[in-house]
Amino acid sequence: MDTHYLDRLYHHIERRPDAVAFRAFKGGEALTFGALDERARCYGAGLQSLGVQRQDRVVAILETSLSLPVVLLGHYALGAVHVPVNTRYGEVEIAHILEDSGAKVAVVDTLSMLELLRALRQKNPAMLEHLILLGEAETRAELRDGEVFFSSLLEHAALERRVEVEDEDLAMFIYTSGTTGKSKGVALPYRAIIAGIDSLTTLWRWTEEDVLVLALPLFHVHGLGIGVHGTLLKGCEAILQERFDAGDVVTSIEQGGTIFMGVPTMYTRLVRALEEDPSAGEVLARARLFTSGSAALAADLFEAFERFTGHRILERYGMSETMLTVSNPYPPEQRKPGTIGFPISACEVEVRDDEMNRCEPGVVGQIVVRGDTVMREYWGSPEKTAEAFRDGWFLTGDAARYDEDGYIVHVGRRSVDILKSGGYKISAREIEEVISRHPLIREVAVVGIPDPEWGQRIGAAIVVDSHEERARDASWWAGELRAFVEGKLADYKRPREVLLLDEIPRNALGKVQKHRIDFGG
Ligand code: MLC
Ligand code: AMP
Repeated sequence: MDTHYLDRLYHHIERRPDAVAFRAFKGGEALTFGALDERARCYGAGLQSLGVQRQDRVVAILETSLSLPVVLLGHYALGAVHVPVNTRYGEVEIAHILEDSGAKVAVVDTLSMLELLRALRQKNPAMLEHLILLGEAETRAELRDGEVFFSSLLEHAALERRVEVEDEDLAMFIYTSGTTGKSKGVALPYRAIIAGIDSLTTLWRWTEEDVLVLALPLFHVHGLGIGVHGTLLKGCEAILQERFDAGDVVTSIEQGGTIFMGVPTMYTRLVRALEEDPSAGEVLARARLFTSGSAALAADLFEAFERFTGHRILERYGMSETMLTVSNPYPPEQRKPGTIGFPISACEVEVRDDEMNRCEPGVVGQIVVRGDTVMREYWGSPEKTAEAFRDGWFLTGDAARYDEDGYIVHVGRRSVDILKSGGYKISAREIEEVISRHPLIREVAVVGIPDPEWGQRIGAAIVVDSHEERARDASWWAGELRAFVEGKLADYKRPREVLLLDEIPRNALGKVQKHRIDFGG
């Protein structure tokens, strides 16, 4: 093995310790590359004292703050696996991830998540050996058995050197929804993350001069993968915004931000803000680069944004399992709306038919990926891993075609059971499994309803048991389902519309035909 991928991540830490790496939008507090590394090594030493070793999994359920990159690099310093978890998840999702990852330790920063983890540990005392309390969880809660404050771990003497790791060692698990009810842990080695993000940010010409405006959540490959790792690899500064707000993005760009990355829902909101105040377009025009991904960017949204700001949004495509693999070219005039562009240099990407032949232009096939950016495995699931590959290619499940100029056009998901709303991936099966536990619901089918702001809205078609319950209307059931899934699943998975049916449409073999379920828009 000729490279140590992880060393690339420490290039700026070692050479430019006094440069700012991350800055909090609120309050303006800054963390230099040097201070970040120092704190991460202290935290790593603290974790070591708790018994965490190389390749042990540590679950991180963290809102955006300057502590988040410290936690990530602390895990890397120890060779432990960072398992980021969506902070909006509820009991069902969290319990599965804790169990499946076999994590010994979790770090948590809100009181509500702390309460949830405590309740889960009470039910199953074998779950997690230690809980680390950070942020609000640290300032507002009292320690119980098996719990420790983050700040006390930072008091340890810093690890003198990082624990040695191999390129194939696992850096992160990202839990992702599949066509079955339970999420799968995408096991990503250092090789995949660093090869993928380095190549992408080089293509996008990120440099030490750049200031990234980072308002994406930091637990997926978009915000955490590109945003945090790109900042470290290219030595730029990232302004961390706790949540996306169009006005805050404009403010950060006014203060010198040069790059913004968003999901299409964020661009819808930015365009709405520009319609209200077109003068903000002059501010946004000062930035260098706007990128979009995680869901399809509509061509009219691309055009509206260009009209207000002069910027042609650079759309790219990716997936937790493969990192980012396809991107429009950097030169603005070569960015083509409605396409995701060309394969990046770190991997091979093709559109292939079911016989694995490369598709001719215009013919719809599946995106397949091979090379350094691809995950090692689905954690603990050799069968699912084997099913996901064919002839050495990872099968993405995304339908696409080449256009006449060779640009790849994303057409949609091959499975109707995988949904995207606001850029979050959602398993219809997972929601169905939870709703079907409702005592009055006989059958349920969850579908994605096309939506101009969210990409898809969640709809639930239900068949209810008694005549009395059926008499209640769909809006009553929408409220009932909202209450029923609350706390169990992330809020964005809640059905927004409910349809009462006599039966769920099925074909002669009994298979549910979701395309026949019509929410009327
Ligand atoms: C929230 N609302 C929704 C909804 N989510 N309505 C319909 N569908 C949904 N999915 C409602 C809320 O209930 C609320 O209404 C109102 O909309 C505002 O909700 P919110 O929760 O305040 O929205 P907000 O927090 O602003 O979230 C929008 C967002 C967020 C776009 C900022 O969704 C987001 O951060 N998305 C990014 C996801 C991401 O990072 N994906 C990357 C995955 S990696 P009410 O009535 O309840 O008040 C990947 C690979 C790759 O995909 O290629 O990048
Ligand atoms: P995730 O599993 O959360 O990483 O989401 C990956 C999925 O997001 C891909 O399989 C695609 O379906 C979708 N996706 C990512 N980028 C794009 C894009 N530019 N256009 C359309 N879909 C996208």
